Amino acid sequence: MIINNEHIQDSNKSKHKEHSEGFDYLANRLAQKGHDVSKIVSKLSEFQVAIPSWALGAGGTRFGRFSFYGEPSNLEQKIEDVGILHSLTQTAGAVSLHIPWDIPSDYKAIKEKADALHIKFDAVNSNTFQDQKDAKETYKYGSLSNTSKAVREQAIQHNLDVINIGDKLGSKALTVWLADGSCFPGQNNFQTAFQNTQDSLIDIYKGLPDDWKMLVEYKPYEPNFYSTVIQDWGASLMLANGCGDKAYTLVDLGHHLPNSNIEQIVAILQLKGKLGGFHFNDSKYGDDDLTVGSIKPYALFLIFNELVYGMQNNSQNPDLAWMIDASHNVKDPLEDLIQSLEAIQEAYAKALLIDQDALKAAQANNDVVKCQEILQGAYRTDVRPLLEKARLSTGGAISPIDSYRSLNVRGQLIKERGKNTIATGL
Ligand code: PSV
Ligand code: MN
Repeated sequence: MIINNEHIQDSNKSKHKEHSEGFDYLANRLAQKGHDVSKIVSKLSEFQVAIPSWALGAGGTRFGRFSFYGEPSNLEQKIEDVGILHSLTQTAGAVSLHIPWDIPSDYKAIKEKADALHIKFDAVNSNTFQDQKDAKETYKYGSLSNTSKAVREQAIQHNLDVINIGDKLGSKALTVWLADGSCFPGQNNFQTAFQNTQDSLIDIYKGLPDDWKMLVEYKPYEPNFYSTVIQDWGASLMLANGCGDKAYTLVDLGHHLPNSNIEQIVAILQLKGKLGGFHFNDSKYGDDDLTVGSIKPYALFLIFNELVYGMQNNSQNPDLAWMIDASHNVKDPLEDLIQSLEAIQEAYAKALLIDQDALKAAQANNDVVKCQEILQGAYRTDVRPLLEKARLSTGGAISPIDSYRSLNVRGQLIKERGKNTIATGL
């Protein structure tokens, strides 16, 4: 299903009046406070987040999976789904592929399809956490860190293949997330595993095109439950530094132990020019992969405060690869992604309202109360009319969820694809 401009205009009709009233009121209030509202709106329109191909179908847990029907079962259909999200929200202008789940059979056709829907190819993800059919070596005991040279070589070659596939599509980054680690004390030699990983990453790095980045993702536990080789941002940063200037740390919000101060991690990485990518999701306990902003919206806002500060002050840090990394068990995946995109934009808009000069002055005076007032003043502002305006000005829906439902998108997808469909991926 392709959503065209006419569909969106139709679904917007009943909402214009309420939107205009809300926007005019907010814009006036913000202008009185000295904000440049049209600049904020255009920043929101520019902000694009990649959709991971594996989030377009229902996820599941190790206890089971419940389908949503009409799921995309090939790469063409996945790109169509991202096109639907982008038409409605105007903020999902990229897709992040996972290899081997998404190897194109016809590169030209895939590129044409993505172009027509204004979708770019963002970072490509390698997969050495599962054994592939007919693979010679097994990753049961790790991949890039494995004690066996043959296994490490297979995993290195896979990453080089992924770069090659991404290159043909126009991607500019490789994301490496390793499941490598151990389940029991004594199973691994920590130093050997880390050194093997470093050496393997250097071999992959050598195959990186000049204008590419390598993004090294960390995670404290799961699927291994005693140790993970790249457990935290420190390990990731050491490995990235060991590879070179084109290697960066990637922060996934769900990959932290409870109560970690993620905003501080983000700030320091930007200061060092080493924050390369960012995966959005939300969680209550671990890597829960829940809808962005559904559990800890204030934490997300505080992270965006640091990201905005970094984007404005840290020219040593490159533009980030933004991606949603979520999984959906009880919601329609596309509705879940729309909610995530909206939560990201909301946190970004609120962070843009923070008066950075006033905050700096209050910090210099150690006026702790004032600092909190400034942050929470921005956080408490209902910025949704700004998001509506940003979408409207680029041809999107005033309310993407309402439009998605009134256009009966899921119903159409089921009609086209049937009920018995399973999206490849996690
Ligand atoms: C595993 O936790 C994970 O969510 C990583 O973040 C990767 O980005 C993703 O799966 C797919 O490989
Ligand atoms: Mn991730």
